[in-house]
Amino acid sequence: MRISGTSYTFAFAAVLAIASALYVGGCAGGSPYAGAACLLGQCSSPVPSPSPSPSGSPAAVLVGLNVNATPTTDPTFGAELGFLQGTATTQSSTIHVPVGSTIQFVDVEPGTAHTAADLGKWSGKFPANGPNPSATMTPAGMDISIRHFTTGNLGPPGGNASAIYTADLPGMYVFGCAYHYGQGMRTVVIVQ
Ligand SMILES: [Cu+2]
Repeated sequence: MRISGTSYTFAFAAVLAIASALYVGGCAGGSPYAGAACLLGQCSSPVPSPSPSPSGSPAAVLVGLNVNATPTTDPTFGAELGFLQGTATTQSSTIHVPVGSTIQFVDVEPGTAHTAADLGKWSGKFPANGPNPSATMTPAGMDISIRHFTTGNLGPPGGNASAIYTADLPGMYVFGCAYHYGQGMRTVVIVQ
């Protein structure tokens, strides 16, 4: 009797250990109530929080476009040209955008047209081919993370400033100018 009783105790302990492992592995750091849901296969990602209120939103980000700007070599991305962090500089750079910002692209090179167009997420190098110059302009209020984002033509024959867009999805996005990609007009937009 003593032996079988010990076996029963061990078996019960093993069941507890397995249940405990499932709980921890399924939902580490979750609420006490999440464990049961995890065991039922209903463990889900947190629901995204709504956009911050206007009073707490990051400032609008302006990105200047000028193919004659000073080129730069980003330690991570390599040669970049023509995209400026702000409109009061002629220094090309990687573009940093706080999550939740609005962003607007401004052609700061009188007489020369540009576009700012998405070429997908950073894959370790800039793609061989630039943006499609015939791509349809992304409507105002959309997010720059959407696939095939483009400001459309900025500068002649139209206005210099793009519509205002949002930057709500963290990531690294490769941007280029459809007219000057061959000259190296490109950057990486980092939303974080
Ligand atoms: Cu251009």
